[in-house]
Amino acid sequence: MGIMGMQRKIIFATGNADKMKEIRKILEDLPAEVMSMKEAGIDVEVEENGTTFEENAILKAKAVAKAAGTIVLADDSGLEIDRLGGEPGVYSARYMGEDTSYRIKNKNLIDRLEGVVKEERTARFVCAIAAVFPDGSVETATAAVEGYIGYEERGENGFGYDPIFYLWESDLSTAQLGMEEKNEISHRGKALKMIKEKLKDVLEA
Ligand code: ITT
Repeated sequence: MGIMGMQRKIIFATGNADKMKEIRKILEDLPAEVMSMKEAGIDVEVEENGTTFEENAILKAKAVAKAAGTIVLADDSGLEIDRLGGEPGVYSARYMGEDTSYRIKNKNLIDRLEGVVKEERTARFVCAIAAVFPDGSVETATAAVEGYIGYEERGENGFGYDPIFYLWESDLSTAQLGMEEKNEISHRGKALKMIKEKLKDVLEA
Protein backbone atom coordinates (compact mmCIF):
# COMPACT_ATOMS: atom_id res chain seq x y z
CA MET A 1 0.00 0.00 0.00
CA GLY A 2 1.56 3.31 -1.04
CA ILE A 3 0.84 6.53 0.72
CA MET A 4 0.73 9.34 -1.80
CA GLY A 5 1.07 13.11 -1.86
CA MET A 6 -0.82 14.87 0.89
CA GLN A 7 -0.78 11.81 3.05
CA ARG A 8 3.00 11.71 3.44
CA LYS A 9 2.51 13.05 6.89
CA ILE A 10 3.32 11.52 10.24
CA ILE A 11 1.75 12.84 13.41
CA PHE A 12 3.64 12.25 16.63
CA ALA A 13 1.21 11.90 19.53
CA THR A 14 3.18 13.64 22.25
CA GLY A 15 2.67 16.76 24.29
CA ASN A 16 6.29 16.70 25.51
CA ALA A 17 8.28 19.33 23.59
CA ASP A 18 11.68 17.94 24.68
CA LYS A 19 10.84 14.48 23.37
CA MET A 20 9.56 16.06 20.17
CA LYS A 21 12.92 17.79 19.55
CA GLU A 22 14.79 14.49 19.80
CA ILE A 23 12.20 12.72 17.64
CA ARG A 24 12.38 15.34 14.85
CA LYS A 25 16.14 14.95 14.67
CA ILE A 26 16.02 11.14 14.56
CA LEU A 27 13.33 11.09 11.86
CA GLU A 28 14.64 14.02 9.79
CA ASP A 29 15.73 11.83 6.87
CA LEU A 30 12.34 10.16 6.43
CA PRO A 31 10.48 11.11 3.23
CA ALA A 32 7.58 12.50 5.26
CA GLU A 33 6.59 15.56 7.22
CA VAL A 34 6.74 14.83 10.95
CA MET A 35 4.28 16.97 12.89
CA SER A 36 3.54 17.27 16.57
CA MET A 37 -0.04 16.85 17.74
CA LYS A 38 -0.19 20.59 18.31
CA GLU A 39 0.98 21.37 14.76
CA ALA A 40 -1.66 18.98 13.43
CA GLY A 41 -4.30 20.83 15.45
CA ILE A 42 -5.17 17.75 17.45
CA ASP A 43 -5.74 17.91 21.17
CA VAL A 44 -6.69 14.70 22.92
CA GLU A 45 -6.22 13.70 26.53
CA VAL A 46 -5.16 10.09 26.76
CA GLU A 47 -5.51 8.17 29.98
CA GLU A 48 -2.25 6.23 30.22
CA ASN A 49 -3.69 3.34 32.18
CA GLY A 50 -1.64 0.55 30.63
CA THR A 51 0.76 -1.45 32.78
CA THR A 52 3.64 -1.47 30.29
CA PHE A 53 5.40 1.15 28.17
CA GLU A 54 4.23 -0.68 25.06
CA GLU A 55 0.56 -0.70 26.07
CA ASN A 56 0.66 3.01 26.85
CA ALA A 57 2.37 3.86 23.56
CA ILE A 58 -0.36 1.99 21.67
CA LEU A 59 -3.10 3.74 23.70
CA LYS A 60 -1.67 7.16 22.83
CA ALA A 61 -1.15 6.42 19.14
CA LYS A 62 -4.61 4.89 18.69
CA ALA A 63 -6.37 7.76 20.45
CA VAL A 64 -4.82 10.25 18.02
CA ALA A 65 -5.13 7.99 14.97
CA LYS A 66 -8.93 8.11 15.32
CA ALA A 67 -8.81 11.86 14.70
CA ALA A 68 -6.03 11.84 12.10
CA GLY A 69 -6.38 9.50 9.11
CA THR A 70 -2.61 9.35 8.65
CA ILE A 71 0.32 7.50 10.22
CA VAL A 72 0.47 8.23 13.94
CA LEU A 73 3.40 7.47 16.23
CA ALA A 74 3.60 7.66 20.01
CA ASP A 75 6.37 7.29 22.58
CA ASP A 76 5.96 5.97 26.09
CA SER A 77 9.13 6.02 28.10
CA GLY A 78 10.56 6.17 31.57
CA LEU A 79 13.30 5.40 34.04
CA GLU A 80 13.55 2.06 35.87
CA ILE A 81 15.74 1.93 38.99
CA ASP A 82 16.41 -1.65 40.08
CA ARG A 83 17.08 -0.88 43.74
CA LEU A 84 13.65 0.84 43.92
CA GLY A 85 11.81 -2.14 42.44
CA GLY A 86 11.71 -0.58 38.98
CA GLU A 87 10.34 2.79 40.09
CA PRO A 88 9.37 5.27 38.74
CA GLY A 89 8.84 3.09 35.62
CA VAL A 90 5.60 3.73 33.74
CA TYR A 91 4.84 6.42 36.34
CA SER A 92 7.96 8.45 35.44
CA ALA A 93 6.01 11.53 34.31
CA ARG A 94 3.59 11.27 37.24
CA TYR A 95 6.21 10.51 39.93
CA MET A 96 5.69 12.92 42.89
CA GLY A 97 3.04 14.67 40.78
CA GLU A 98 3.06 15.79 37.16
CA ASP A 99 3.75 19.43 38.15
CA THR A 100 6.64 18.74 40.54
CA SER A 101 9.94 20.03 39.16
CA TYR A 102 12.64 17.58 38.06
CA ARG A 103 15.04 19.28 40.49
CA ILE A 104 12.84 17.91 43.27
CA LYS A 105 12.13 14.53 41.65
CA ASN A 106 15.81 13.95 40.89
CA LYS A 107 16.92 14.98 44.36
CA ASN A 108 14.31 12.67 45.88
CA LEU A 109 15.55 9.67 43.88
CA ILE A 110 19.17 10.37 44.86
CA ASP A 111 18.09 10.65 48.51
CA ARG A 112 16.28 7.30 48.30
CA LEU A 113 19.55 5.69 47.17
CA GLU A 114 21.59 7.11 50.02
CA GLY A 115 24.36 4.70 51.05
CA VAL A 116 23.86 2.46 47.99
CA VAL A 117 27.13 1.62 46.17
CA LYS A 118 27.55 2.36 42.46
CA GLU A 119 27.24 -1.31 41.38
CA GLU A 120 23.78 -1.45 42.99
CA ARG A 121 22.52 1.80 41.49
CA THR A 122 21.69 0.16 38.15
CA ALA A 123 18.96 1.76 36.08
CA ARG A 124 17.73 2.02 32.52
CA PHE A 125 15.73 4.35 30.35
CA VAL A 126 13.12 2.42 28.37
CA CYS A 127 11.20 3.65 25.34
CA ALA A 128 8.33 1.98 23.51
CA ILE A 129 7.28 3.44 20.19
CA ALA A 130 3.94 2.54 18.62
CA ALA A 131 3.00 3.23 15.01
CA VAL A 132 -0.62 3.08 13.88
CA PHE A 133 -1.16 3.01 10.11
CA PRO A 134 -4.26 4.29 8.25
CA ASP A 135 -5.40 0.69 7.68
CA GLY A 136 -5.47 0.20 11.45
CA SER A 137 -2.39 -2.01 11.68
CA VAL A 138 0.00 -1.45 14.58
CA GLU A 139 3.77 -1.87 14.86
CA THR A 140 5.81 -1.43 18.02
CA ALA A 141 9.46 -1.31 19.01
CA THR A 142 10.96 -1.15 22.50
CA ALA A 143 14.55 -0.36 23.45
CA ALA A 144 16.56 0.54 26.53
CA VAL A 145 19.84 2.14 27.52
CA GLU A 146 21.57 0.80 30.65
CA GLY A 147 23.24 3.04 33.21
CA TYR A 148 23.30 3.95 36.88
CA ILE A 149 21.94 6.69 39.13
CA GLY A 150 24.72 9.10 40.05
CA TYR A 151 25.33 10.81 43.38
CA GLU A 152 24.51 14.29 42.09
CA GLU A 153 22.82 16.04 39.17
CA ARG A 154 25.12 16.90 36.31
CA GLY A 155 24.64 18.52 32.91
CA GLU A 156 22.26 21.04 31.42
CA ASN A 157 21.11 19.24 28.27
CA GLY A 158 18.20 16.88 27.76
CA PHE A 159 15.22 16.86 30.12
CA GLY A 160 13.52 14.96 32.91
CA TYR A 161 15.79 12.46 34.63
CA ASP A 162 18.80 13.00 32.35
CA PRO A 163 20.90 14.82 35.01
CA ILE A 164 20.94 11.78 37.34
CA PHE A 165 21.25 9.00 34.73
CA TYR A 166 24.91 8.13 34.07
CA LEU A 167 26.50 5.89 31.46
CA TRP A 168 28.90 3.16 32.57
CA GLU A 169 31.41 3.72 29.77
CA SER A 170 31.98 7.44 30.24
CA ASP A 171 30.60 8.26 33.70
CA LEU A 172 28.79 11.14 32.01
CA SER A 173 25.12 11.82 32.63
CA THR A 174 22.88 11.89 29.57
CA ALA A 175 22.34 15.60 30.36
CA GLN A 176 26.05 16.08 29.59
CA LEU A 177 25.65 14.74 26.05
CA GLY A 178 24.68 16.81 23.03
CA MET A 179 21.32 15.85 21.53
CA GLU A 180 22.87 13.95 18.64
CA GLU A 181 25.21 12.06 20.96
CA LYS A 182 22.28 11.14 23.18
CA ASN A 183 20.18 10.03 20.19
CA GLU A 184 23.00 7.67 19.11
CA ILE A 185 22.76 5.60 22.28
CA SER A 186 19.40 6.40 23.85
CA HIS A 187 16.33 4.24 24.38
CA ARG A 188 14.37 6.64 22.15
CA GLY A 189 17.03 6.74 19.43
CA LYS A 190 17.22 2.95 19.26
CA ALA A 191 13.46 2.31 19.33
CA LEU A 192 12.78 4.99 16.70
CA LYS A 193 15.47 3.64 14.40
CA MET A 194 13.77 0.24 14.47
CA ILE A 195 10.39 1.79 13.64
CA LYS A 196 11.97 3.97 10.96
CA GLU A 197 12.79 0.91 8.87
CA LYS A 198 9.12 -0.11 8.86
CA LEU A 199 8.01 3.43 8.05
CA LYS A 200 10.40 3.61 5.09
CA ASP A 201 8.88 0.43 3.67
CA VAL A 202 5.38 1.90 3.85
CA LEU A 203 6.34 5.40 2.63
CA GLU A 204 8.41 4.11 -0.28
CA ALA A 205 5.99 1.37 -1.36
P1 ITT B 1 3.58 12.33 26.26
O1 ITT B 1 2.84 11.22 26.99
O2 ITT B 1 2.67 13.44 25.84
O3 ITT B 1 4.47 11.84 25.17
P2 ITT B 1 5.03 12.55 28.78
O4 ITT B 1 6.15 13.42 29.24
O5 ITT B 1 3.84 12.41 29.70
O6 ITT B 1 4.59 13.04 27.32
P3 ITT B 1 5.58 9.72 29.20
O7 ITT B 1 4.24 9.43 29.78
O8 ITT B 1 6.15 8.76 28.22
O9 ITT B 1 5.61 11.12 28.45
O10 ITT B 1 6.60 9.94 30.39
C1 ITT B 1 7.94 9.84 30.18
C2 ITT B 1 8.69 10.46 31.34
O11 ITT B 1 9.88 9.67 31.55
C3 ITT B 1 9.18 11.84 30.96
O12 ITT B 1 8.26 12.85 31.36
C4 ITT B 1 10.50 11.91 31.70
O13 ITT B 1 10.29 12.23 33.03
C5 ITT B 1 11.01 10.47 31.65
N1 ITT B 1 11.88 10.28 30.47
C6 ITT B 1 11.58 9.61 29.33
N2 ITT B 1 12.57 9.68 28.44
C7 ITT B 1 13.52 10.43 29.01
C8 ITT B 1 14.77 10.89 28.58
O14 ITT B 1 15.23 10.64 27.35
N3 ITT B 1 15.49 11.65 29.41
C9 ITT B 1 15.03 11.95 30.64
N4 ITT B 1 13.84 11.59 31.13
C10 ITT B 1 13.09 10.82 30.31
